[in-house]
Order: sequence, then C-alpha cells, then structure tokens
Amino acid sequence: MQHWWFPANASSYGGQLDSLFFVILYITGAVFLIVEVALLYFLFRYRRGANQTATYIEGSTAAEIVWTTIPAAICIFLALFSQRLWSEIKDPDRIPPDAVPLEITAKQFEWHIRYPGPDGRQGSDDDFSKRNELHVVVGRNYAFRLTSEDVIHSFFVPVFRLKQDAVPGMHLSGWFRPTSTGQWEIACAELCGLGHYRMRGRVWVHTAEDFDRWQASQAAGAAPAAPPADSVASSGARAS
Ligand SMILES: [Cu+2]
Repeated sequence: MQHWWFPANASSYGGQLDSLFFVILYITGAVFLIVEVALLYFLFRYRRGANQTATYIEGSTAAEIVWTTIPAAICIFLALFSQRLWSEIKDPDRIPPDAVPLEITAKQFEWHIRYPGPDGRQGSDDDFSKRNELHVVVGRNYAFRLTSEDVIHSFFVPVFRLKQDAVPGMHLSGWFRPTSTGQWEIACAELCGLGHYRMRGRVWVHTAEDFDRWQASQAAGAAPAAPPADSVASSGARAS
C-alpha cells in the first residue's frame, strides 16, 4: 500500500516494511490516545476544588501487574511478528546468492561505490568506482558491503526502505532489489560532522539496456574524472 505522506517505495521488501510500520503505528497510536484522554480526564476530574481533600494512596499490586504485563505482551508480539521480515532483510546468510556485489565506502562527506564491472566480480580489472552515484538495474538483486573510512555514517535510501550504519573497521552487508525505475536520493542518516547535511548521493534505477549503456560509458572513460568543485579536498588514495 502506498501512502501520501510516505516516500515512494521502490524495493522488494519496502511494502512489507511499510505494513509493519503501520501495525506499530496503530498500536502505539491507540496507547497514545488512551493515555492522553485519561490524563485530560484526571486533570479535570481531580482539579482543585472546595470539596477536594488530599488522600494517601498505598499503591496497587494488581495495577502494577497489569501495566507491566500488557506492554510486555505487546513487545513480545511485535518481536515475533517482525522477526521473519527482519531476518529476510538483515540476515547475511539470506542475501540472494545471485546478487551483484557492490562495495560502498562512506567518508566525510561522500559515498564511494565500487562496481564489479561487466564480469560481475569485485576485485577484478574491470571494476570501477563512482562518487555519490549508485546505478542499478530494476528487478536485479544487489548485495553490498558497507564500511567507513573515518566516523560512523548511515547509508540511507528512503525509497528502498534501506538504512544501515557504516562503521569504521567493520564491513557490514545487506541487500536490496529495486522494483521500479527512477532517480532518487541517498542520504547519510547519522550525524557525522559539519558537512553531514550535504552528504548525499543519488540512486538511478535503470532498465538493463540503459544500465549496460551507462556501464559501457564508464569503461570508455576509465581515467578518474576530476572531482566536482564542491568536493571536500581529500588527500591520499581514492577508492578506485
Ligand atoms: Cu555521514
């Protein structure tokens, strides 16, 4: 289902994640309404008045059992309810075996994406890297390995419902399958320094033919392009 206040959904598991979000929203929304209505009622009912006197209340074991058991039951229900989808998305053992491997490296304040090239394998001669540009094919599975060169960042693609922390010294994996063509935003979702607000990239979901054409143009101009004027000056080796 698609909601007007949500970004578009363009990944295979986005719809299920949205449904899970709404289940949690309905439960927490109902609790919020009940609590607020009760709060207002008690504020009004027991406001200061001529005939009100203060009384001392000992507490109630029964009430404590009730307000501990119900939230615990809700939390356990949500944990069990979301476990299947969570493990489908996050379990490294369940990454589709046919997925195209991508290496994504975050640093202040940009994303470096290393593509496997036409042979589909990382670490071979036809690999190439792009800065802040993620190009993928609709309907194809992608597996990424994500790391950071400096501080903690978070790789966030709202239309894929994908968010994963990038942690220096760790290579965290994940996967996605785009379901519609288009062009959208990649954001950093972890405050990572003064330039955090402009740490954004773009994702292009192509048809297979468009992607092949784009990839061929990358191989043709294999020499590293000059970084755009707004890039942060970076010394040392670049990730290509
Ligand atoms: Cu960042």
